[in-house]
Amino acid sequence: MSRLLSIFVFAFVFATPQLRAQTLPTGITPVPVNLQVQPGQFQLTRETTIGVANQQPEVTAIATYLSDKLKPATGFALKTVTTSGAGITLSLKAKADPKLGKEGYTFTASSSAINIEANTPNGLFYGVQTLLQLLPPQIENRTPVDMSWQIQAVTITDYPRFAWRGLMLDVARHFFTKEEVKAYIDRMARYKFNRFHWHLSDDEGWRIQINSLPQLTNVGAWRVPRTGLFGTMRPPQPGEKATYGGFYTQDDIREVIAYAKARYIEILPEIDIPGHSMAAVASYPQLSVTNDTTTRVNPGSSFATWGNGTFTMHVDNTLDPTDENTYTYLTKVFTEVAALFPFEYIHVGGDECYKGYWERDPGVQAFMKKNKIANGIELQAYFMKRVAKIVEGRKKKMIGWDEILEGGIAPNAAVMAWRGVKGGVEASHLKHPVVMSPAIDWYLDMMQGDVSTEIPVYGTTRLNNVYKFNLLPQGIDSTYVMGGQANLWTEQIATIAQVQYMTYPRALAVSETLWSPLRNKDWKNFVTRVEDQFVRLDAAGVNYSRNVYDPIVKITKEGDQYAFEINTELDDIDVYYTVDNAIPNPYHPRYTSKVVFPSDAYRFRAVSYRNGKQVGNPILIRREDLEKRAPK
Ligand code: TNX
Repeated sequence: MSRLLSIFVFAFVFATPQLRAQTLPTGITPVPVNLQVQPGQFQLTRETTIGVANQQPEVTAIATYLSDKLKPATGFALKTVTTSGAGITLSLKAKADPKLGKEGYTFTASSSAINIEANTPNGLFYGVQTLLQLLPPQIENRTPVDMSWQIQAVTITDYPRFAWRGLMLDVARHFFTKEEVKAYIDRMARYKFNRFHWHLSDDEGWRIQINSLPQLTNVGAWRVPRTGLFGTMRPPQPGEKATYGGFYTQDDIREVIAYAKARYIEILPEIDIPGHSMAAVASYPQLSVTNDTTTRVNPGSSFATWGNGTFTMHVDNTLDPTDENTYTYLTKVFTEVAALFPFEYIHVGGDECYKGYWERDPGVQAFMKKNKIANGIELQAYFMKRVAKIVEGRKKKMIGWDEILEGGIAPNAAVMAWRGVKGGVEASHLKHPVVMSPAIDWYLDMMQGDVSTEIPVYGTTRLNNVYKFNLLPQGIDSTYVMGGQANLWTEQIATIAQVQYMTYPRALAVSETLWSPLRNKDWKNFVTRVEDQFVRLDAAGVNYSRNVYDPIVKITKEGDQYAFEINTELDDIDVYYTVDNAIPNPYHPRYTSKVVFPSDAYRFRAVSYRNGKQVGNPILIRREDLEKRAPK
């Protein structure tokens, strides 16, 4: 694809005397199935009209959406017309084109007109996103820019590879307002995502109003305020007020759903049970086997000891699976959730449920004996199957994290694979629908660069790792893979600025993997388009990470001597370094091969340059970091 594209660009540039045309963008992200550059440009003016050939309300709404998106930067208030001969025409195909499916579109721009056609409004909406990306990056400006608005003549045929293209946002560990969530969803639409997974409950907060259970938000939505490193902060002090948090009223939720719907994004709500339920237990202590009335919503203090893939909880954050009152409670919750959210799936969590409190409780032991349940894993499977009945009784399908496979999965449940891809492979063979979202490859809470530049967490997933991830590993039955999503957990993320930083540019790699045909994927070409998106994100006022430019430092140790090996994600980067405490720049050594750290050296520093300009983040490694970072 990229080679084809460059041939066309090449042919075009030499066929026209107009230099300006060379600078018009044609790099769409995610990269379309087929894009051909044609001679000529379309000129957008204040007189351009948007024609809706079919007068369906959805199509008219998309025309209005487009006009609204064009207005801030151009200052134009483009009119929607129903007559033929408009500048930009949106039309549903009279006869469905099977190749385009439910979400594809065709797009043609010539010097006189732009035509977007699709089988469905969804397809037209994606054609409109393509149109926005074909305009110069200044189109993302929030105030008028005085310039000429041209679009390169092109013909595009485009449709997605996967039906499920999602991002997950955890609003439980930190709370993000309804307006922030809407802005996040709006940006997702730019990159043709169609699923927003809303993680609404966890140990650190309960975020959705449930009318029949007011304590969930009176108590569960609030915790004591803390700023610091999650997992290390002071627990609630006696008498301390829980002032940090918030929740969405049911009206807020309906508003966000409608907003997402207008962007062709379905919202998957998650209520995480039976573990991860400390906020619910703080609200209603009788939900747990321990009935511990001192349980508080966790503010980021330590509550577990993590071992080799296992963990021990010091606080009981699980629901009692043996108590009928638990199921009465869950019926209330899921009845209201199902009534609010139109999407066919409800996510019920199921992950990281500590079984120690269950296993030590005599009542639970008696229940297990009576029901021939051998262990905690089987007890959770019993619980999840009962939850499936509640969810299905509300005419919804259940989806859960891959732990729901353990001890036997509920008959119709879908699986979200997160502990690598193996849960996805297994579920596909059991003929259960799968969404891929493996932690190591796709988690957006992972660091994007060197630990010295990032909020420290347990792993690193750079842009190229995200881009490389193969959604269909060997041995999977791909007919059951609905698609994938990247999850942003927010233990360490307190602000929407940092949410944006962790999401972009990695979400672009996710979107391209989910939308574009494999044969069109090309890392180098992708990076040029990421850089185009950086300009757009700047104009839009969206924060993003520049870690893709950074030196990748590997520490080695031979005998007592430490050394540094440096790589980069991009080819055209020069790395300058120092071992003498100076700030590195092109007056200092340029990295060419392994650097030995002199035995008295205090600090190693490295920084990237491209075309003589500093790019990315400076890396700093102190002597005291070495032992921790060198391979053992
Ligand atoms: C595991 S992924 C979790 C989350 C954490 C995340 C941090 C999953 C189903 N559970 O509760 O936030 O790791 O990366």
